[in-house]
Amino acid sequence: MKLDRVEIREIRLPLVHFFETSFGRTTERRIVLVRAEADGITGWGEVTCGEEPFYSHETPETAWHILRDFLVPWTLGREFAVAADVAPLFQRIRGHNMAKAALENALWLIEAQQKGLPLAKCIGGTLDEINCGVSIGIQNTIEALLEKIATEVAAGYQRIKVKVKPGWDLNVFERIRERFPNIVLSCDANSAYTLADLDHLKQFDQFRLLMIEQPLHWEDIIDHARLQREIKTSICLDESIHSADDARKAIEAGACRIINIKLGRVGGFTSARQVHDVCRAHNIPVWCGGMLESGIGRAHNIAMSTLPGFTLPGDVSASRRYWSEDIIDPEVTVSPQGTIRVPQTAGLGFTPKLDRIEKIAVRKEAFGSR
Ligand code: OSB
Ligand code: MG
Repeated sequence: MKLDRVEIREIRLPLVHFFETSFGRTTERRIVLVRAEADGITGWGEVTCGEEPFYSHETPETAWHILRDFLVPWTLGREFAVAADVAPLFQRIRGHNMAKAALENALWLIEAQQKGLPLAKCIGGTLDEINCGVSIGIQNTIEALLEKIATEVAAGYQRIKVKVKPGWDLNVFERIRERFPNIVLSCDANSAYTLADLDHLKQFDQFRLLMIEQPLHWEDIIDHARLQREIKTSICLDESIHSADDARKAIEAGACRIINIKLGRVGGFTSARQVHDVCRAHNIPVWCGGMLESGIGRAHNIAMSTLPGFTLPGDVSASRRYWSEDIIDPEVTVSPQGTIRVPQTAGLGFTPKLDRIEKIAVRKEAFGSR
């Protein structure tokens, strides 16, 4: 494929309900989209960073800069046999994985269409249905959280994950287990604790949690290994894992028993497959994390979740939980059994709504020929 043209746009998408984590509350997403053209075929990618550098160092502004000044100039006008060939080129840039993933994943979509394959098949996926959970943010009251859980359980979701932080944890689990003794329940701390909280974290064990996600520092592996030796609940790493090498080290150190893979955080499909393979070789189950993606990133997540090691329900859920109107047609829907059927048509299996995207775009830059 010869990359002839790249367009980057930033869109604004208000969430139907605010999303709050231990690092802050989001009400409206700013999403950078990449549209790439090669040999007359179009592929889309999404930068999955947050608005502020709180989950990771990346923001829409840094992604725009890295794409415009490095990734696009390095690839435009060049011929690549397959999408994975850009990954070694991009490795020269340290970090900025979400910017890299947006362009690389757009090229994977072009490759899938050239091969006449659904994106999931193109990346080596084997499942034709994926299992879905939900991630529920911190609410204004525990009652409001319990109502949200009731709604999602009734909708069929297979696993409920709640965001926690000091002051919104044991008290919340107690009320959840009182009302929903048997649901599959996880929690995500987004680095809200330290080893000084060890005795407190030990008390999480009584609530039969499937896992606790990233309790400690966002770059840490060593302290998580220490914590995992001290608690019964399985630790799942999110923020600390950016590559297959990170995954290998975390597993060798005993820092976690589960890993969450986010396409953006690890830098795109090529790296995601490598993380998946390392975990599979060590019998570490993986699942697909979410970053409040628009339909484009969501469709990529569906494809990734079809790799055989994705044995736990992910955070990939229905479009309507986030948006009054998504930017793809059809929107992502979830069955009453809490599953998403994987598209079987070539490419993404969802059509980006260019008119709507143009309407909500606040800036756009194009590179290369028309
Ligand atoms: O840690 O998984 C996380 C959203 C923003 C930043 C970090 C995280 C999340 C989620 C949302 O949990 C998952 C979703 O997209 O629904
Ligand atoms: Mg997380």
